[in-house]
Amino acid sequence: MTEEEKIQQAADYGANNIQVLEGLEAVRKRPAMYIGDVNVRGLHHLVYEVVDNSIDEAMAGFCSKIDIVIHKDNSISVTDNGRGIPTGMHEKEHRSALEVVLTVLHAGGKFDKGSYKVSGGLHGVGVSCVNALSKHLTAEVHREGKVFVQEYAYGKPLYPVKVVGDSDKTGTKITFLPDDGIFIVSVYSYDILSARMRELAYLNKGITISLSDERDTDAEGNHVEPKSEVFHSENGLTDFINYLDENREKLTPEPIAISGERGNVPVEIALEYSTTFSENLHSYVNNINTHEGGTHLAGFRRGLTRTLKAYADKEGMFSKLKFEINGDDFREGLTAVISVKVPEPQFEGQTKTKLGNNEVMGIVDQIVAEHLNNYLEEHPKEAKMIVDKVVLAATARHAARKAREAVQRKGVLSSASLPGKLADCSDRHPENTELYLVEGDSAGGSAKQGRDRTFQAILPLRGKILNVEKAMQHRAFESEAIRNIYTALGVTIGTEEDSKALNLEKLRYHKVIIMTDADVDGSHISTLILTFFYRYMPELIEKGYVYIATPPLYLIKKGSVARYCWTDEERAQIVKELSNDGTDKGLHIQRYKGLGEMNPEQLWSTTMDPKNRTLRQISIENGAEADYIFSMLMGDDVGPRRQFIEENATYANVDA
Ligand code: 0RA
Repeated sequence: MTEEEKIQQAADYGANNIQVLEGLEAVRKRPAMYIGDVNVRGLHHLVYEVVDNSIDEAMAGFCSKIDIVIHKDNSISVTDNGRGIPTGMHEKEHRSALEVVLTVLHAGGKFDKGSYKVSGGLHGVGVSCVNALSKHLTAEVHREGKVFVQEYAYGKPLYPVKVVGDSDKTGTKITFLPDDGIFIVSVYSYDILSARMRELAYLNKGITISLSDERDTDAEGNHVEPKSEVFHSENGLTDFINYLDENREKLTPEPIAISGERGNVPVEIALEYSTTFSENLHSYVNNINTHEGGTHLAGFRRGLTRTLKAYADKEGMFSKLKFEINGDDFREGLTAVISVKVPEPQFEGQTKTKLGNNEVMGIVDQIVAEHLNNYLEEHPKEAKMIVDKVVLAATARHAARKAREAVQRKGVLSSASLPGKLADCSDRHPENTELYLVEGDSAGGSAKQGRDRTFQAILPLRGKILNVEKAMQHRAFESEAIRNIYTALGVTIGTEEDSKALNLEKLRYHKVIIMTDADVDGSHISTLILTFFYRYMPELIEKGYVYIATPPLYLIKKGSVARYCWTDEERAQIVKELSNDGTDKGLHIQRYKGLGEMNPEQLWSTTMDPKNRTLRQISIENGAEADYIFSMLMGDDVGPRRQFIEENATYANVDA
C-alpha cells in the first residue's frame, strides 16, 4: 500500500469523528490488550512505542538523533531529527495527517516505508495508543520551515493543528503524561528506560540516543542528582557483545560477526565464547526482544551446532571423546545476540515474544553455517579454543550426570525424602503455600517459630551459597544448599537430553521468598540465591514466583508504643511524630543488624504476616541487562561490583 492509500485508509476509517473516538475509547477500556499491562511494563511500553517511530525514521535514513527526557512530573518527551510527522491537510478528512496519526488506531507513522511492521506483538500499536492513555500529549513538528503544534487530552485534540513559528530544522517532539487513572504505577524507572535505550543503540548502529532524568527526588522522597546518558554504537552487535561480556574472561580476542540477507530477511549476529558456564542468548525480531525464542533462534542453534561439529570432525578434534556431544555442549559459555528483521512477523507464545515464521529457521541456519565456517577456516587458533571448550563442556556434563545419578541413587532427589532441615507446611496446594529460604540456622529457628505453619514452610540455608556464575553444573548439583532447594521445591533436575528445562508440575510452592539480614552480607546472599534462580530456574522468575522479604531496619520505642521503619526517611518521620521537639530524646531506637535480633513474634508481624509485610516480587524487565548485571555482580572483577552496590543498594549505605 502506498502512503497515500494508507492515509486514505486511515482517513476513511476515521471518516466520522464518533467512530474515531470509539477507536481510542477501546484502548482506554482494554489498555492491557494494546500494551500488555497497566503496571510497570505497560507504563514503560508507552515510551518504547513513541521511540519505535523515531527508530523507524532513523532506519529509513532520515534521522540520526533521538532524545528522551523524563520530566519532574513523570511526563516524557521524545524528540527526533527526522522528517517530522506529515502535517498536510487531508482533503476528505478536513484535518491534518498529524491528527490522523495521533488519533486513529493503527494509522501509525509507518505509512510509507515498506518497513518491518511489528504487528502481532504488543509493539507497533502506534502513537495513537500512547495518546489515548495519556492525560495530556503535545505533538510538535518541525517541517517545511515551520513549527506545527497540536495538543490532546485523553487522546482528543484540544484544537486543530496550528503553526506557532518558523523553524530551520526538521523533526518530531512528542511529550506525554501517562493517565494515572489507568496506570497502577506512574513513576518511571530510569534504569528500565536506560537498559532499553542502550539495547536499541546497539541494535541500530549509528543512531545517537540520549536519556536524561530531570527529577531531583526518588520514589522515597530522597534528593537525587539529575542523571543522563548518551548511547551510540558504531559497530552494533559486536559492541553489544563486548558490553555483555565485559566481566567475563573471553576465549577469543574479538566477537565473531555474522550478517547476511535472504528472502527479504536481514540477519545480524555476533557471538563470543568465554570461560564461563552459562549460555547467554539474546534474540530480537524487528528490535523486539524475543524472550521465548522461536524459529530464528532455532535456526541459529542448528547452524552453530552443525558447523562446529562438521569442522571438529573434519579436523579430528572429537576423535578421543568416549561419549556423545549434545547441543548444549556447543553453547556453554556462549554469549550471542541474534537480530533479524522480518516483514510480516508472527508472534506466538504466552507473552507473544516467540517468532513463528517457519521460513526464518532455514534462512538463519544457512547464513550462520556459511559465515561461521569461513571464520573457522580462517582462524584455526580461535577455532581450536572454541572446540576445546565444547569438549570441556561435554566432559563436565558427563561428570555431572554421574554425580547426579549417584545422588539420585541415594534417593536425595526423590520427593519421598524432603530435606531434613525443611519445616514444611500442612497445606498441600501450591497456590496457597510459601517457601522461605532463610539465611542461617538461628534466623531459621525464629522463622520456624513465628510462621503460620498451615501455609508457610521454612528452609534454613547455612553459610555461603555457591556462586553458580563461576561454577560448573556438576559442582552446583553437589552443593547441599542447592540440592535442598531443588528437593524442597519438588522440581526435578532435567534429564540428560533436556538438562535446562524445569518440570514445574510438581512445584510445591508458588511463592519462594528469600529472607536475609538487611545488611551487606545479607544482600550478597540474596544476590547469590537470585543468581542461582536466574541461571538454573528462570521459569520460576518468569512465573513471578520469586520474592524477596523486607525485614525492617529499625524499631523505635517510646514507652509502650513500638514502631518499625524500613527506610531512613521513615525513621526520621516517625521520630518526628513520636517526639515533641523533633529530636530522638526519650526514644529508644534499635537498629536491626540481623533477622536473629527479632523474636519470632516480631519476625512474623513485620516480615512474614501477609497482612503487614512487603514482598518484592522479582521480575526481569530486560534479559540482556539482567545477564550483564549478574555477570558483573558475581564475576571476578571487584571494581564494577562495588560501584554498582554503592549506586543501588540502600542497605550498603546504612552500615557504612
Ligand atoms: C509518516 C511519513 C513520514 C514520516 C513519518 C511518518 C514520521 C513519523 C514519526 C513519528 C515520530 N517521529 C517521526 N518521524 C517521521 C514521511 C514524511 C515525508 O515524506 O516527509
